[in-house]
Formats: sequence, C-alpha cells, structure tokens
Amino acid sequence: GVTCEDIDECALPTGGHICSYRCTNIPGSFQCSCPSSGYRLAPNGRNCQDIDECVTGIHNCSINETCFNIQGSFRCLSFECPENYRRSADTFRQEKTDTVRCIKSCRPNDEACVRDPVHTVSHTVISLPTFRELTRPEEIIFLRAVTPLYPANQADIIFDITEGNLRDSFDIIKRYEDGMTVGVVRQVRPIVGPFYAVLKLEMNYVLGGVVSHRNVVNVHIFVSEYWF
Ligand SMILES: [Ca+2]
Repeated sequence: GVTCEDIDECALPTGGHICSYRCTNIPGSFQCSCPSSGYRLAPNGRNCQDIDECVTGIHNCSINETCFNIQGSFRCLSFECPENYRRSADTFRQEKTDTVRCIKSCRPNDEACVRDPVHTVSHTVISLPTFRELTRPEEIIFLRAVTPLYPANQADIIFDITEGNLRDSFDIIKRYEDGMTVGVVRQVRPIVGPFYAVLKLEMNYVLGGVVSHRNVVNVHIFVSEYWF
C-alpha cells in the first residue's frame, strides 16, 4: 500500500503568510482562524475582515452617541460643539459620516468671537492597523483647503500638528493637487496597538503674515493590535 503523509501547511516556510492571523494544520489541509471577536474569516478562507458593528447594528451606542467603526471593534462617541459653535447641518444629514463639524456662530455684537480666527472645529475618527515597520511614510489623512478664499498669490495656507503627536509618530506636509492645497498627515514611525491618540491639526489661512482663518481638526486615531 501507499501511505500518504500530511503536509503541515502552517509550518511551511510560507506558513506565516498562509493565514493573516492563526493557522491550524488539519489532515490533508489547513484551517485559518481570526481573533475571537470583531473579525470574520474572509471568503478566501485566509484573511480576517473587520466586522462593521455600526452597519450591522450590533453596536450598543445610545441615541446621543455616534457609532464609529474601527478595526476589530467599534466606539460610541459623542462630540459636543464648543461655545459659539453650532453643529454643521451636513453632520446630521449623512448619518454614516465619520466626521462631526462645528461652525462658528457668534452671538450678535460678540466682537471677541468675530475676531477669533477659528472658523470650524471638527472631530474625525480613523482606524489604522499596526504598522510594525514603515518602509515609507503612510499617508493617513487628507485635509483639503476647499475654497481659495483669497487670490492665491496673497494667501498662504499653513498646516500644523499642535497636540497629541507622541514620539513624533506623525507629520503633516503640504501638497498641491489639481490647483488645490492639500495637507497630508503621514504616519512616519511604527506604532504597535492597541493605541489611541487625539491628534490636533490646524489649517491656517495666512494673509499678510496674519492668520485670518483657522480650521481645527481633532483626529481620533485608533490603532488596532493586528496588522490587518
Ligand atoms: Ca469593527
């Protein structure tokens, strides 16, 4: 007779890459599995896919909270607008948006409010995998300067990260795309999750050396403990 020997696919030199998470050798084959919660096995039987709890409705967020899907989980968050700001209408309309925007709305004759260059304050949530090593910067957020408020030759736009940039893991560069100015936030150092940080960004319209208009964006960054 002929005896067949089982090949342990999981132990092959490529074994670490057969499954994106865990590999179990079974007679004649192998079986991939995913972390016990938050992921499902993809149709290819190898990769792990995040479950979008916000879409599937299995989240437990209250009516006052917004459900944000993240890799491997979800978060129920509620963002209040600061004093003198009102929630932008488009935040209400598109329920699936990952951004909450507050626009300045001064009371009549409130000069200090009018002079304050901060025009909008936003909160946005992003979810990243663990990048154990970065061969090049990973571009994660794009801030588009929507309208050239002033003639391009007079105004400058300056992007800045003002808070939350632990170990200088992120930077922000300016780029021109299709005649538009874009601020690109990049992850430049590896971060091993689970990790959470709030990165505070500023987009400043500078006219004659003075900030005439500032948009503040609070980016809530969730880094999953896995690379997928
Ligand atoms: Ca999820």
